[in-house]
Amino acid sequence: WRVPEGYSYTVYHPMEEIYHWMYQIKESNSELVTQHSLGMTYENRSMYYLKISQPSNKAKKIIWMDCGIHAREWISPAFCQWFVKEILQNYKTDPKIKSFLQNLDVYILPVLNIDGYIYSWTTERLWRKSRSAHVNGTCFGTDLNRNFNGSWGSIGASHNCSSLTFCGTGPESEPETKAVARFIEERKSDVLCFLTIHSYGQYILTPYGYKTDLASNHQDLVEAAEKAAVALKEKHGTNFTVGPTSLVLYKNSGSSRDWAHMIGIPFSYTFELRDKGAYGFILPPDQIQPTCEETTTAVMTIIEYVNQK
Ligand code: ING
Ligand code: ZN
Repeated sequence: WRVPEGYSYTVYHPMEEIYHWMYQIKESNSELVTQHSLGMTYENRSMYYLKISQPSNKAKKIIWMDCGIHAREWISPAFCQWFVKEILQNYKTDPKIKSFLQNLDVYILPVLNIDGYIYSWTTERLWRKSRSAHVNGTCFGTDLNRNFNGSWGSIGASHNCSSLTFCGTGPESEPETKAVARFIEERKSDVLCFLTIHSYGQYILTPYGYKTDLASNHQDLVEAAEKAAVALKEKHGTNFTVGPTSLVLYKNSGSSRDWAHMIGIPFSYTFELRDKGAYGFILPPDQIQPTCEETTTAVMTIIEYVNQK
């Protein structure tokens, strides 16, 4: 394996560097990694994802992971990059990674909300939403995690475009949402696990957010997440809370996690990484490494669980 010379995984990177990182990762690991575009953002940028796949003639299931759906949650894209690095670094020697790559392909979208991420670097550090213009250009941005077609616009979302949780003008009104939804829908019978990475709060959240009813496979969902939380804590002692969003936090609609489960993807989770509010979205760079280490352990635990199911 080779990673881009001198690329640091313990600092936050602006979007151009992440684009460059993706290019270099796939160039130097072509036996395992390919890069593809999912579509274009509102401001016309390519939404690239990496496919990690070991050549084989066996039909494989899919693990999906997106980061950076919310612009200001910088630890999330940092984690997606770390996770790719970990797989590339270890897949030849780590028997667990070796074995799941025989059954599973891993698709990673390091930054879903690219326009928003760039805006959080250039203009407003705490920007959350996308950058689409509304009401004659008087207000900007849709909360992409309220824009999916799962009980869209019903609860815990706003129809006012100046709100932080503006759900858009309709389900999948935003190109970023539509790109992810089309991609997953086309492959939905093969997608075993849908992971979407946020910060902050230290939670592993299961469906549903829009209602308090339990998911049909609630027990399995929670069992996998509890195992992940135990493994996570063993790393640096960090406590994570597990459970349905609507019960452990509050209700919200139009999230990608609910939508994914509603279209039939059995294992669907939202991760809320460190911390619990001391630094919040502005997590200091010296916490990137421990946060990514513990989250890698948690995600690997979930992947192993779903692989054995
Ligand atoms: N949290 C997610 C959000 O979209 C969530 C997930 C939903 C948490 C509802 C709690 C309740 O709001 C963040 N941090 O973005
Ligand atoms: Zn978020």
